[in-house]
Amino acid sequence: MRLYSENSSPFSAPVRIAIYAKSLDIEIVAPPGGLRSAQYHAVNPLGTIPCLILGDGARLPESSAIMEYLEEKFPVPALLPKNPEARAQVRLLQRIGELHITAQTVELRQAPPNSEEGANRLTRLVRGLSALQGLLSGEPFAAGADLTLADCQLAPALFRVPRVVEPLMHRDLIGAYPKVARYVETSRAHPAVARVLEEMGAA
Ligand SMILES: N[C@@H](CCC(=O)N[C@@H](CS)C(=O)NCC(=O)O)C(=O)O
Repeated sequence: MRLYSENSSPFSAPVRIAIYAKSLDIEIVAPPGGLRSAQYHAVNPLGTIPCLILGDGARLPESSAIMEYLEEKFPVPALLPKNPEARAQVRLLQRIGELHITAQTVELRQAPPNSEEGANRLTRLVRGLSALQGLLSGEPFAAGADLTLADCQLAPALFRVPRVVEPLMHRDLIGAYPKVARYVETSRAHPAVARVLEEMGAA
């Protein structure tokens, strides 16, 4: 299998954490010809990364779909707990990371300075962080003592927050949420998380 990914891509980072945590033999490469090239669009008509090429050549874009597939195909070590309520909690945390944090930082970075669009994105980001403050387990990982898909999503999402927000408003937004700030430190103790945050930082 092959994953098209870039180290700077916040939507690709969660997939790489899952791959590293499961020690999967998946080739990780940049999109051929570049992300916006016709060559890559022939591979993935959505034109986005990440995109996983399966063993039979099928193309699977969309980070959440890829992570669900990897979890089902390679269930050990598990990145989802066993019981339905605990699984729902992991998926909720995952969605907050994807939709309320990563997507908002991506849009915030692109919004014109002091625009209504930027203010709306910031509001949604603050709501996401505030929800997280109430939902985090208080243990080293988002949903408990073990790494889950929630951490794959949240650790890179939170890594970006100060890098996007501080240049705009000179404010330590994460520091306003002590449980979130503690989680940022405890989650990066996992080698797969540390590796991807390092890749993102270098990019
Ligand atoms: N919902 C998609 C979002 C993927 C996405 O937007 N990736 C960015 C890079 S981080 C991208 O490919 N942008 C290129 C474009 O939209 O033209 C996912 O979760 O995989």
